[in-house]
This record gives sequence, C-alpha cells and structure tokens, in this order.
Amino acid sequence: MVSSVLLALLAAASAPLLSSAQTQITVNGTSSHPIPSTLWGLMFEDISHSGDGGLYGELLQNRAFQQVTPGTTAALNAWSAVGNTTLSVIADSPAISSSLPNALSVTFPSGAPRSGVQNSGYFGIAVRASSTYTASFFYRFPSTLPSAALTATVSLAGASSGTTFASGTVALRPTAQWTQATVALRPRTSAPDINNVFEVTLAAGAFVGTVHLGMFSLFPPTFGGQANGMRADIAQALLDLKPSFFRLPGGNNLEGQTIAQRWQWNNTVGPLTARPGRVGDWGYVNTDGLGLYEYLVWIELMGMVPIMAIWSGFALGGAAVPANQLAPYIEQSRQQIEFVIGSTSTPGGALRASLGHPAPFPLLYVEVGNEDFLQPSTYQSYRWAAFVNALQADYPNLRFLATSSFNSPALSPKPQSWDIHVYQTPTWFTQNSAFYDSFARDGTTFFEGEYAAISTNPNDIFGAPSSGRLVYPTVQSAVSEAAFMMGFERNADVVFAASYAPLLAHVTQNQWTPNLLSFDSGTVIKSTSYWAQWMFSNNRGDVYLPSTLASTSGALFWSVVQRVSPPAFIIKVSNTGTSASTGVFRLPSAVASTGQLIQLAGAANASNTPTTPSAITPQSRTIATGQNLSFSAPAMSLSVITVALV
Ligand code: LXE
Repeated sequence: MVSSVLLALLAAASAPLLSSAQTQITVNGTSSHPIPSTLWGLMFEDISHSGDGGLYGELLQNRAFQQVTPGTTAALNAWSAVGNTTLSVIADSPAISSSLPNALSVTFPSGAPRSGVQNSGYFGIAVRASSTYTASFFYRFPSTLPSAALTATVSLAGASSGTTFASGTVALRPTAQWTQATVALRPRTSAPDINNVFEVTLAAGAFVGTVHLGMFSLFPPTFGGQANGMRADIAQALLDLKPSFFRLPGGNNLEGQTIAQRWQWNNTVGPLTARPGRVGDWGYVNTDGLGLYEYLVWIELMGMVPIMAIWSGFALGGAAVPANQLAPYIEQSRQQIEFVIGSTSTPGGALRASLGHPAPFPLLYVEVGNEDFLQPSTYQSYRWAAFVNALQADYPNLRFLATSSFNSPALSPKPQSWDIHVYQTPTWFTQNSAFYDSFARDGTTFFEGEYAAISTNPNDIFGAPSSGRLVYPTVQSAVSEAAFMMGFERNADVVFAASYAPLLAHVTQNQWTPNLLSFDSGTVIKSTSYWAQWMFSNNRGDVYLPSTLASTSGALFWSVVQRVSPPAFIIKVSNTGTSASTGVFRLPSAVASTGQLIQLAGAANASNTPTTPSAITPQSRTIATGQNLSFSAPAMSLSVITVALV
C-alpha cells in the first residue's frame, strides 16, 4: 500500500516548481509605531439622499414644505391627492413657525368620497409588521370650522394594490390655530415591497371646506431608540464596520452654493419646527432634521468620535467672504464648537444641556472648510489664518485641519493636521501605496478624509460610466484601495484617520458613484469596498511591525500588525494582479500551527449590486500557519490572516 506521504511527494514532484510568483517578506519583531485607535472611520455628508431619505430615520419626503416655492408643482414633491381633494402649497398666515412658513392647503369638495393626501416617501416606504411607526402632523382650519371634531384616518397602504397595512385614527378639533396630531401605526403584516404610501384621509362626505396641514412626520423605530434618530438597518451596517470616527457635515454639502446657503449649525438644532432647512449642495432640499445634536448623540451611541467641519468663508459657487467681513462667520463657528464642548455655563453648553446632553462631546478635530484647494488664494491669504488664530486661542486643545492641497500653497500658521482627498483609478492606488512613506515626521498628522477608486480610465476619472466610471465598487477597486490602505497602517505614525467616500447613496438618487453602501427605502447593499473596510477595521493591531517593502510597480501588497491581547500577528495581503502570487512571511517569533483566514476575492469587475447584493463577501476558513508562513494570494483578492503567538 502506497503511503499518503509518498503520494504527497509524488504530487509535489509533478507540480511545477513555482506555480506562482514568490515574494520573500521578512517581518521585524520590533514595532515602529502604535496604530492610533482613530485609524478607521466614516466620512459623511448629505449627498445622494444619504441623510434625508437615508441614514436619517424620517420616512416622509418634503414633510414640511421647506425651501419650496408656494403655488408650484415642484412644491408638491412626493405629495398627491387621495379621492377628490385639491392640493396646493401656500405661504400660510399664521405659519406653523417662522422657520416653517409653508403649508399644504387641502380642499374637500361636497360629495367627496374618502379623500385626503398621500406621501410616497423617499422613493417608497418599507412597512414592517415588527415595527411601530409614529405618525404626526400639524393642522388648522383656516376658514370654515367643522361643527365637531373630525376623525382622520392615518394609514400605510400599498401604492398600487391599495392594501392597507396599518391604520389609526386621530381627532381633528375644529380650530383655526395650528395643532399637532399624533398616532401610532402598527402594521399587522409586512408589505411585500417598498411601493407604499402614507395617507391622511377623511371618510366620504365627512367635511366640505379647506384644511391646512404641515410639518408631517413618520418614524419607524430608530437605531438604539434615539429620538429623531437613525434608520436601524443602515446604522447597523455602519456599526458592523466598527468605525472610530465620523466626519460631518461635509464634504461639499458644508459649503453651500452661495454664502447664504451654507450649512449653519444653529439652524439644525432644537425643535423640528425651528429648522428652516436649506438648499443643499447636491440638488435637493436638506430638512436639517439630521442636525448637529442628532449627529453627536448618534456618534456617541456608535462609539465613534466626531471630526467636525466649520464653514471657512467660501461657497462652492465661488464667493468668498472678504477678510474684513469674516468676524460674524468666525463667531458662528466659535458658537458651533461651544455647543459641542462648551461648559454648561456657556450659552452653547447650556443649549446642549437643555437638549439632554450636559456633558461635552469628545471633540478633538475641527476641519476648517472642505477642499479649500478649490480657492487656495483666499485660504492662504486670510481665511485659514483668520479662523485658526481666533479659534485656537479659545480652544487650545483642539487640532485644526487644513483642507487645501498639502503645503501648496503653504499656510500660516502651519497646520497641525491636513485632510487629504483622492479619487483615482485602481492602478493609481496600487502605484501609490507608498504615498505617505516619504512624509516628514515633524508632528504634522494626516486624515485621508476621502478616497476611492472611482474609474478605470486615467484620462477621465470623473467621467461617465461609459468611459470607465464605476457605478458600484468592484473587486479590483476594493483590492486596490486595500493596497493603499496597507500604507495607512505602515504610516499610522502620521496618518491618524482614513475614510472611504462617499459613504452612502440611494440606488436611484445618486449624484456620485461609486459609494461604500447603497440602499433604497427597504434594503442596504454592502459593496466590495465596504467589505475591504470591514476587513481592515475588524482586524486592527495595536502596533505596526515593519516588513520588507512591497514594490509599488508590483501587484502584491501587505501589512503586518501585532495585536497585544490575545497576542497575535495579523497579516493583510492584497493581490491586485490577475494571477496568484505567493508571499513567504518570515515572522519574528513562533506562532500557532493554524490560523484564521478571511478572504475577499472574485473577478476584477465583479460588484455587489441591487440584483446581486451578496455576490462578493469575505469567506473565512482555518489555514496551516507557521513562523515561515507561505501564503498564496489568489488573483484579485484581499486576505487577512490572524495567527496566535505561542
Ligand atoms: C469631494 C467633496 O468633499 C465631496 O463632497 C465629494 C464627494 O465625495 C467630492 N467631490
């Protein structure tokens, strides 16, 4: 009988000696630097309905007719009549509040069947039997008062099927004053799809006349039960990334197309009736229901820290506030910071306490603007200095980040930290995996605040999908970003944080592709790049172990970190090439004979999409390991090997 050992020897002898390229990698046992706890996190702004209609839990679109022009069809966005009513958006007097001047005027003719209004949500509404929905709206009767209270029916129904999934009733008192009605809706069954509407109706013939409605809301249970909080499935997908920080509120959406349209923190806090909303930078109205306080409470719930931007005197349309007129804008930024970290004896801290959070939030990083390389001249000549000099004096413990191109133009005072952005090709990311290796170690630190492989066409990075722009991240884009991310661990003594961008996009309402997570009102799609982020963030080390440097013209990239407890080496390997490649890691000490492998791999252009949401997911298995660890990385793959020290 032939022994299995002999069979194995025979098989080995007949195999080609080197079935794939081999790279010898020596891992140093002495750490060069700790890995900062802030390294992996999230960049957020309201783009592609990532906030309103996305992370923010509100289900009704155009809920308060903010920032619309009364009398126009556009003002009725997402609203339509049920039965025989006529609808128009009016500037009402009295208004619900000075911040919410507009209302929906609904006229019921005589002889009307069941009639009222409906809202189609943010491109559909998910209706789940396990959820209790809280619905509310304001109403008043401007002219003819009904003789007695009316019974309004509030329901969730199939848009085309007409099936009612949940309904409740609420009394409308005969009053000309704005009054709020609230009702809980508990669906008995889940809707089969998201093609559902929210309705407020009166029974046939119940009323003839006009009612004004406004400031509607429909909330499902939120993540962690936060009041006015976040959509649970999106927040959970983000929590699974174990993110350390959250950058807010932009991105370009901070800037405004005009100075008047800039994001202003004070318009985003307090009662929803005190928030006017704004015309965001990405073509739709922001409700500002997802305001500064909601961001901060959620960040805390998620175990993250904020990286917060202040407006830096520049609007995206090109206008900059002249130097001698900056003072009120700097004061508004100071008050924004005070709201976040000021003691409760300051007006800002007292406001925060009144909303339910007396303790300051853990803010350390404040970003002065966003992408100020869009107007470097005024940033260099006065904007950067004016904001930093004033605010650093008040808040000496904060680190202010510059957002123009690194050292170009040079800024004074010298920035302690920079936010660097890069949207490029997969090839660029592999060729630049050593991007930070040559940066001076002089105390300056870096936030890679936005990066993504977005196109395969180096001559048309921001072009159309037909010229190479990705719609969804691919396996190739994810493993190439991973090559770049190896460089963040290697340079984590100067790179303190990194975030893919953009974070979230509605599948049919996107202004930018690709995105880390895509969603519609019912589902969340985790991209290949999401899984790459997940693999890095869920497999962090405490210290970096230097190893043989990869060739930036090659295809294989790696990073070795050490976890203190329980003690382990964590090896990340990205093969961006089209054939398998072997890395032979000479580890600095003895390790267990088996370890855990997590691997993301697939065809270069494979993506997770609405029709194939789970085409590419990381797979885990146990592999043989040893101090001389030979690992064959498949073509187009990202692998994480965790092996215990013995
Ligand atoms: C840079 C800016 O900061 C973001 O708003 C955009 C999308 O991620 C990008 N152009």
